[in-house]
Amino acid sequence: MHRPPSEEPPDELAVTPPKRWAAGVPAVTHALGYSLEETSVRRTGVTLLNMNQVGGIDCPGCAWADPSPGHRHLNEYCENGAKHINDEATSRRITADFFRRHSVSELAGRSDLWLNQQGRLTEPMVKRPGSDHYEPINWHDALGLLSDELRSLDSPDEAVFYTSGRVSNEAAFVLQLFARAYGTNNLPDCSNMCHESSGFALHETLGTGKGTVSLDDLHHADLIFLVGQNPGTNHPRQLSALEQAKLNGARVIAVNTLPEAGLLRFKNPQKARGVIGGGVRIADRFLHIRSGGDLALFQGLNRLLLESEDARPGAVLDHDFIGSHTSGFEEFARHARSIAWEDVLRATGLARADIERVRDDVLRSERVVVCWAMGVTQHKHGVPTIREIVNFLLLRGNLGRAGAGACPVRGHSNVQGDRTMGIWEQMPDSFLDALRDEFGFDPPRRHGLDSVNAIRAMHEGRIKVFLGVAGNFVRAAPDTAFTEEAMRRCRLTAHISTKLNRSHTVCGETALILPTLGRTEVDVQSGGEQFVTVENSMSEVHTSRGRLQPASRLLLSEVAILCRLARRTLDGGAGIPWARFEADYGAVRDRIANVVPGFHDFNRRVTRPGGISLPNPVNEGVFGTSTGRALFTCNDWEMPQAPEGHLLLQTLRSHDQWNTIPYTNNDRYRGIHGSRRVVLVNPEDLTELGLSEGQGVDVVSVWTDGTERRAEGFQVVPYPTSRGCAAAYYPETQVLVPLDSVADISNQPTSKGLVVRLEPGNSGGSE
Ligand SMILES: Nc1nc2c(c(=O)[nH]1)N[C@H]1C(S)=C(S)[C@@H](COP(=O)(O)OP(=O)(O)OC[C@H]3O[C@@H](n4cnc5c(=O)[nH]c(N)nc54)[C@H](O)[C@@H]3O)O[C@H]1N2
Ligand SMILES: Nc1nc2c(c(=O)[nH]1)N[C@H]1C(S)=C(S)[C@@H](COP(=O)(O)OP(=O)(O)OC[C@H]3O[C@@H](n4cnc5c(=O)[nH]c(N)nc54)[C@H](O)[C@@H]3O)O[C@H]1N2
Ligand code: SF4
Ligand SMILES: [Mo]
Repeated sequence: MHRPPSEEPPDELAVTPPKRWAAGVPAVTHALGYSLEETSVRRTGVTLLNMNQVGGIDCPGCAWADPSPGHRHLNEYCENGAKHINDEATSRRITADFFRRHSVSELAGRSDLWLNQQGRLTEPMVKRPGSDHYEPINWHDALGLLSDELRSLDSPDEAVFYTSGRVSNEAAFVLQLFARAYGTNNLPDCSNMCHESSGFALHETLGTGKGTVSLDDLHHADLIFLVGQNPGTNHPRQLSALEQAKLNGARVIAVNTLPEAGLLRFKNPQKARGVIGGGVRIADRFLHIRSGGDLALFQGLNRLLLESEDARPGAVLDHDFIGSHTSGFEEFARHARSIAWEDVLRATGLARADIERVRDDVLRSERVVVCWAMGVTQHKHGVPTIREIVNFLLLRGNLGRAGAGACPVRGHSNVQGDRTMGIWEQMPDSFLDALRDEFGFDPPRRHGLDSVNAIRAMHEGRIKVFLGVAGNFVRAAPDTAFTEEAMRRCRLTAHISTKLNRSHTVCGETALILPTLGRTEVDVQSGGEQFVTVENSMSEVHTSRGRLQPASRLLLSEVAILCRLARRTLDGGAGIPWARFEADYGAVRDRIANVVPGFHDFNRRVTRPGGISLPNPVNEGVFGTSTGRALFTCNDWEMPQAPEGHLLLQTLRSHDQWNTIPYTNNDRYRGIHGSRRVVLVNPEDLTELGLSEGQGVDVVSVWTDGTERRAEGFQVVPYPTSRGCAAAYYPETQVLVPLDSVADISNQPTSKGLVVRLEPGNSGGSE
């Protein structure tokens, strides 16, 4: 139970009607207002003007791609990108004095918002066993403490190394190299909780875990699906790409449980049309689907396409493509024809005519792209849903050609790159062989722990040391009480971080805060000024070069911290030139070039304007599956059901937060102001449940083993969600997600589709 301390202002909820459009002038003024509050005017100007420019700072927000170099605006960023960059560039500082004034247990009771607002971490700190305060420690001793602990473990598998997707390619490569030279594949990452379902489904069916489209494909598609994503908030510049596609004649179909503002209309702040006009309509069709109904939708659609082919043989399916590039079609077709319409309609909450109209759109289209995000991946049946989306694309050959394909829209700015660099607990042997050949040691082959399994192992006492490189593991992970206990059972927890968060306050017997440079900051090593590289959602790799003076002279870069740790921990550094890597990140890139496919001549190619486009085998007609062909699959599903008196809850982001970190208590587009402890419910469901607007409720989740979890003190907000489906913000609702509630196959926590009931209670409570 965490009650906000009295100095934190109480929540005061005000609700206004949801917005019908996104990202016009108010969006821009809003971001600047936020910047000026957080940082000095000069720091804001320097960061924003360099953001997403060739040779500048890569936006630390989402992984959306930049336009090609000749097509960038002076202000090539969105409102939320400006917030994210300024959250890092803040002029507020946390010093040793702060930790003298605030004990660890006091900080553990503070809100996520308050912790983040305290500013940048400036010096290494340690919490010693039995103490309730962090105290300063020098870098030498801090890394010595960590390496001594690592060296004392009975097995390297008693340590885990967590990564969040803001980490650069260079730091990620160094981290996984260190972990494997040390002897473990325990490399859980935020991707385990994000697009893991996409990775598994795409690997199995297409032989690649990545999306297949470029920005150019999106611009030239004639039909685009946006499934389970909220681009106006989470990938705002995707709206510019959609605007471009619409001007080129594309139609857009949005599939969502909520009528999100960014799906409806876009006023482009970079164009006069956006400033003075009504903007561009984004979705031509909005499918107000029930939570978890997407698999049924695509299966129904696939069945309709097969039936259209029966009526007009040869006119609907791409037989050449199916015959030469796929396998499993016959079985898939038999299965798809056998599904029952009443099941599809119940699961989706749509009318058959709605799905038939989508079929007609599809039949009129030559080039189709399907985009998706957390509304798809974070469900129990996320993997089969994505497989069914692949079936849909395969039927009309919408893969491997211009203007068409699969577009999993990634979250963190370098989450895709981290995976490319080997941050995965299950890297294939081909990667491990390449590491062995390059560095002369045999990496462990046994798969490591993902995020969910790491928590279990920590809870069981099998993990002694946790090192987090960026992120906020305690808040990103499900089942707050269980996860916090798991962290507390570690002997040592350490975090390489830019800002204070809950994971620093819920810690092991000994805890370390290792403060690091952010992406906005100049990074000078003995080999001179350094840059790093990142890979966006469309497999383009480019540089990011910081411009600001570091928040403190005591900060070390992530690469420097990891290289020093490796030198201290591994006997003779395992023969790996860590000091050289620290001095010159180009030396790391030379090794990446030798190990990771597609990175040849990395140092030279990456500094060219626009960087490197990694090869995508699917677009060369090559499918790296076991059969060498794309795979049609048969996907059975259980309909997500909420028993009488219950709802299906999704946990989602507001417009004013970065993942586990709220910036304010507002969610402007949805019309929620002053409080995040709200649950959005369809007005008809409210009537049925006998609840009224503004009523105080506890949200109680019900798990299959009979256990219940409770988040106290929420207020009910009537909202046009689909029937039976509620929404509330993450991470406050993290407490409701059982650790065992994971997606089939991918083991990704189910942050959407939780069965809950609302119990009248008090408002203004806590977890
Ligand atoms: N400003 C900002 N930007 C971000 C982030 C942030 O926190 N703040 N986070 C970044 C990260 S790491 C990620 S992964 C992405 C996340 O980007 P999103 O996936 O857009 O994130 P969510 O807020 O989880 O929103 C899920 C969307 O899916 C819809 N949805 C929920 N359930 C269903 C369903 O069953 N079916 C369908 N069709 N729709 C459903 C919800 O209504 C919502 O619109 O954003 C990235 N960008
Ligand atoms: N219930 C629920 N749970 C979810 C989700 C959900 O929708 N619902 N979404 C999931 C998803 S998609 C994701 S990606 C995860 C996110 O999980 P994480 O990636 O672990 O969480 P973030 O909130 O992005 O981490 C923020 C922290 O990162 C640190 N940081 C920021 N920039 C830097 C940097 O440059 N270097 C270093 N070293 N540290 C930095 C700061 O200290 C900051 O406090 O959460 C997942 N959990
Ligand atoms: S769309 Fe994403 S990457 Fe682009 S400026 Fe906005 S937050 Fe940054
Ligand atoms: Mo994510």
